[in-house]
Amino acid sequence: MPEPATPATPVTFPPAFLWGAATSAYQIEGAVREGGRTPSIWDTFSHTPGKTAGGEHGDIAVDHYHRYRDDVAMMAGLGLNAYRFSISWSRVQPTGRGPAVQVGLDFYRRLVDELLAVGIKPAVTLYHWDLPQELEDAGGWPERDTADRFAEYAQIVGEALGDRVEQWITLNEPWCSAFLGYASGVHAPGRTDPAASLKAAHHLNLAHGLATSALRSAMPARNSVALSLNSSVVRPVSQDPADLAAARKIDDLANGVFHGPILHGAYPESLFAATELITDWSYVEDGDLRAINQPLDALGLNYYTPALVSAADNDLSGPRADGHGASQFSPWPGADDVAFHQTPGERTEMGWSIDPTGLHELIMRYTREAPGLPLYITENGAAYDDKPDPDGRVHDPERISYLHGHLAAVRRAVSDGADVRGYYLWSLMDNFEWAYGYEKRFGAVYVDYGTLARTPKSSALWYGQAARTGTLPPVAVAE
Ligand code: IFM
Repeated sequence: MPEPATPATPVTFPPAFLWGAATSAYQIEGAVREGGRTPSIWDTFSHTPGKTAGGEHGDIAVDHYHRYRDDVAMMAGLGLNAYRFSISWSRVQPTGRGPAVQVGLDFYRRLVDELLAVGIKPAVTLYHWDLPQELEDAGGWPERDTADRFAEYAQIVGEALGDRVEQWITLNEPWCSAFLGYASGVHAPGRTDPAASLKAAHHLNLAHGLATSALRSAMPARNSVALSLNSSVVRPVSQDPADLAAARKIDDLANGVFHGPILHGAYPESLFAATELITDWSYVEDGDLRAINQPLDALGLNYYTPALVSAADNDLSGPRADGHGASQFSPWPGADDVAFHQTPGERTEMGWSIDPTGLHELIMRYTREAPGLPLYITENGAAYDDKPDPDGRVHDPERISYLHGHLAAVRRAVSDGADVRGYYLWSLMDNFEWAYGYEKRFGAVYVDYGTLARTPKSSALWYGQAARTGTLPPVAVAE
């Protein structure tokens, strides 16, 4: 349920709190053939008929590659003090191996300099799902060599930007890369092979560990290295042991598969048991877990909605309701005995239920599981069917209410002892929402896809006021 938004009780954040917005390269940059860039798996996938809504792709996206100066000025005008973006691997190392392309790195150097000049703190994500196609052709994430290639790429980017970027994120949402990319196939590269998806998950973990070491060797020690997980808040429909076991299984497949090795140096035994008919995990080699379990400086949490599950024999009637797109193949290997349910209450345009209590729960979980590790909410936001009024303004009160509820939940977690240091709204502006094409608008800034003109929605003005004052404005302030 949304947290009550009462103007009478101001919600104020610590002075050093980062108020950011987030984007990713393929979703906003466009310019896919400029500066020596070659195709990533998302170029290939989105140009394959039937893979994205309306056959849409990121060839132009919102043309941030050419408009980045205006976009940075827009963020500064709103009052944001942080910006999280990702690097296109294919721009920097087009084939995924070998020497760096300076033109590609120069784009990010200019972007970072522009941000720093207006007092916006950059946070770089090295991998937000856009693997160079040549690496997929060589086997992709199920192949061990991809992890080594990623470490090499991390070293290159760390050396190029480490002097001016303090905050680093290795991977964004490796769950999506592994399970939507290789199991359900609704994301690039579109494979539907459960065994390959678990192998991909392990090699993504290894890539994170090796890249963390590479970044540390390439950059000043003051820099912070983290990763962003879309850890699920998994709730059972009842306390029945079968439903509890279902929730436990999904928790292992959503969370334990990553935070087990990364934070604790081991995969959960229950994950091995759940997946024993699919894989024997023999690709986990001696030394891998040590390489993966690197000390981190922070952890990024991406949160949108909780998952409600039961043992499958409670309800096999409806379609899978896990909110991860339409596919006859499950993104949950070994969990055919689990059913996903629609959670009650209001929903966003993605069909995702709105529940800020899940964000509070997630933050408190990681506060307990990783004591002492600073947390950042590296993504949170909502898609709505925004349209300009006749006066050209875009009013999105639902998004303001969503942001208010979730930011209030973050503040409540801080009061409860969590060390949350910043929040990055997803997303700065409307952009390419992967398999959904451009039909889902997550932006605080509206983009007219005909002209590519940007118009801050009322939520952007509301959020900017929060950023400038450190206090959440009442929900009606920007209307
Ligand atoms: O747009 C995506 C983003 O790329 C990763 N996290 C979820 C967002 C909304 O679906």
